[in-house]
Amino acid sequence: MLLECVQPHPLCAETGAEGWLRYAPLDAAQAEKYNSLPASVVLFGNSGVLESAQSELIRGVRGMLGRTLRKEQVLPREKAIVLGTLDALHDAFPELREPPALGKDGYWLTAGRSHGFDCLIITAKTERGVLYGMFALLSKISRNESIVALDEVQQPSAPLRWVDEWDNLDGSIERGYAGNSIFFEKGAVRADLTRAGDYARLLASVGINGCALNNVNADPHALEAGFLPQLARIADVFRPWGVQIALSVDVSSPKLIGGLDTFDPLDPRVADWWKQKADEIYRQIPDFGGFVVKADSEGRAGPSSYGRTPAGAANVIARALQPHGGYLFYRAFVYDHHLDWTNLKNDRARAAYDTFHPLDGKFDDNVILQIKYGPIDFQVREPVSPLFGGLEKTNQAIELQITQEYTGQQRHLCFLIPMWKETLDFDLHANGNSSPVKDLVAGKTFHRPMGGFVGVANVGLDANWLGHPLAMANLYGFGRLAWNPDLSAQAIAEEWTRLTFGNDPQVVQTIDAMQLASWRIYEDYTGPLGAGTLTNILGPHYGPGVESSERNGWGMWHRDDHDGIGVDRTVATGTGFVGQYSPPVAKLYESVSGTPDQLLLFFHHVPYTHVLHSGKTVIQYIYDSHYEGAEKASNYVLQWQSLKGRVDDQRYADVLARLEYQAGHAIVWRDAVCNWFLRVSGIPDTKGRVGNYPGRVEAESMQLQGYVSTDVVPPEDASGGKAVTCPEQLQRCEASYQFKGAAGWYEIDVEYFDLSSGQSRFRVLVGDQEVDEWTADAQLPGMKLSADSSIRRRITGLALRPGDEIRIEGYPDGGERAPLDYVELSTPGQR
Ligand code: GCV
Repeated sequence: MLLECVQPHPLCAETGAEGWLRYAPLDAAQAEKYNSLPASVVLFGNSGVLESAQSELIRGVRGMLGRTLRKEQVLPREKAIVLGTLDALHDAFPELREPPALGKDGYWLTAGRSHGFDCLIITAKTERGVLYGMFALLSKISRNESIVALDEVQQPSAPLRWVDEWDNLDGSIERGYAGNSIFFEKGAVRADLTRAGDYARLLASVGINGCALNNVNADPHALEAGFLPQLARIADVFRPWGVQIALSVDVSSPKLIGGLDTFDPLDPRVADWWKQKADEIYRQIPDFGGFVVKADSEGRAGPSSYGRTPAGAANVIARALQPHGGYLFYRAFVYDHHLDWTNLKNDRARAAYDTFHPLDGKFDDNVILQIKYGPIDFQVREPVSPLFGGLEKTNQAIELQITQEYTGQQRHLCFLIPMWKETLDFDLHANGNSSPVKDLVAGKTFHRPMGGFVGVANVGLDANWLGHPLAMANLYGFGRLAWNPDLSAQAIAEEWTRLTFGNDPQVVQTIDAMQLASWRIYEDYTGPLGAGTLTNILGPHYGPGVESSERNGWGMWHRDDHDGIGVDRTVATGTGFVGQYSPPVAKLYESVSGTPDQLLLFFHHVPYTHVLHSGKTVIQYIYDSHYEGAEKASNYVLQWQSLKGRVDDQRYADVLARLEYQAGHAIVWRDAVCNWFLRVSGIPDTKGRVGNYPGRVEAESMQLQGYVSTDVVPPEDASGGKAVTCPEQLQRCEASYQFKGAAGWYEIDVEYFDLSSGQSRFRVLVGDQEVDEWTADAQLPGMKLSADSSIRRRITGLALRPGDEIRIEGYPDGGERAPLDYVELSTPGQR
């Protein structure tokens, strides 16, 4: 039974809507630490941001400690918590001296005395800093840290810490996996912006200070006069949390909606149009953050139409924003998606550096080049983009992807912080010295006035924001890294788990261990050794699709053939991409021996028999990593089950269902990739696993009534390359076979396809006894039989005897013809 509770508690159902701001009651022993917390709070100032700080503090303390802080207008004759900027506190606490390390947006938690009483002071140079300091204090209490004798100054690493949302005005979200937009529906801003306000609160709690609301594939209508008052409503709910809103814009807007016959950035009428538009926006949203631009990329219009450079396009818009203090984020994700794949010198990875490095110094000071972390596109493993090191006189920001487009779409667990840490810590030696990416993007290396972090978040209306309850760690971690990239992945995981699930050591250790291992595990059963993407890039970017990234213009190649795999990007014999790095880094990647195994296939084309640093051949590594990764993914289920009763039932069940699905889908990945490379290379797995599946019975080899054998394209997306489907005219089909093994207890996995075009029903019978039945109603991408839609049902605890008939009945629905792939039998504990 789920308890209905007013506040979070281990036994209460939780939706995840509170994210990491649950303020769950501490148990008596934990709460004791805060017995001496003052009973009053005094706010110096009265802005929306400061009022948020005060009310949030009261809310948090009430939730965690069960006490309601008294709001006082003036300093009381007792201990108090004091909130205010340094300027505002000056008269009451003249002894407070601004700490040298404190800058804009930073905060200071310290102690002071008033009327002879101790005060806990939360102060900053800015009101936003006070808000951040208040969240930091609540976080400490929530994680049960001591707050005695606090004297702590925290300063964010970079001034710009933004999220981008790829929300469309119709309410859909490009690469969003958790429901529709919290901002838009049916071409307008939603009437109810409660979730938008809640989101701004979550963002503020980790120091995020800007949010671009709409898809970078921008709909120009967002700029129309009638739309701006609607956007102003979103700004109104964001403002109390110190988060500026921004918009993605199409550079051809002057022509599309502005009535001009051109969008040439050098045409004075175009410059004037942008100026008028910016002025109009700022009249309604005075704290508007600025624009994001995607141009000359993936079919978007751009300055190349007029022979102009990205600098020309960026500056004309930036100049319109400049008088108002706005920023123009120009995305460096500019490439040709019609590359000639037969030309081995062509290389999409080169595009960003080739385009933008020559323009270094040509961008205005309020332009920020927004650069994806790797040179391709958010893959599970890429080297760091060399462009970070190629800009000395241009502001830059790193773009990270919180929404897991290529990393499991929030159906798979994949904690991305360890990957981002590797990127941020990577030393590009850009200045001939040490220049880690985190310093370059913060503007520290080349003393740039601006810079920072952008995370593509794509939260949706699902109660828990990102779909998978454990995926919120990526949003949290993004904010924490943008604030302090020196934090370790372990520290971030631990913070998030404590805030999200409480301080039970077993819960913390288990979830942290799962999170911290998850990126490598995902990489292992999907695309190891930097082999570009093996994901279905011509479909939903989800399941395996090895062929989809070859022989087309998208340029996400891995160049596998009978003899070898990998893209030669060396200067000596390849595409020359390696030459975009500074000499010490280029030297490393230019040689096979200097390149780390994890990136080998990104930089080099090698035979399958090439021996890695690890001592394995490439082909055997591909096989082994897929088997090991899939096995580790299935272990998540056991790890999570050890927490039953220690986390609330609702989130427990939600996570368990996703992990069970992931365990099955990891096998789909394993088999598809391993069989592909077995076929292409002709080299068998030394351990004999690939292509041999004891206990597996293909549906097409069963006795079929009604069902017909159907080819699956590409063949590696189904076991044996085939499935069975129930033809249009039938309402019921059957597949059966006789069990021939030894009598005993068994588990059966039924692998089937769940398409979005219907909800088939399945029944499984042993003899005449039904042992399971279900409806195929999972929300999976894909309209056709493919690895994207492949899913399994596990039936446990079956007593089977030789000669038993195992029968699966399929009842199709709509376009989904009850498709079946195989069944696989195993004894408990065998897998
Ligand atoms: C918004 C990838 C995604 C696109 C996305 C693009 C981008 O190609 O698949 O959906 O477009 O990146 O970052 O602009």
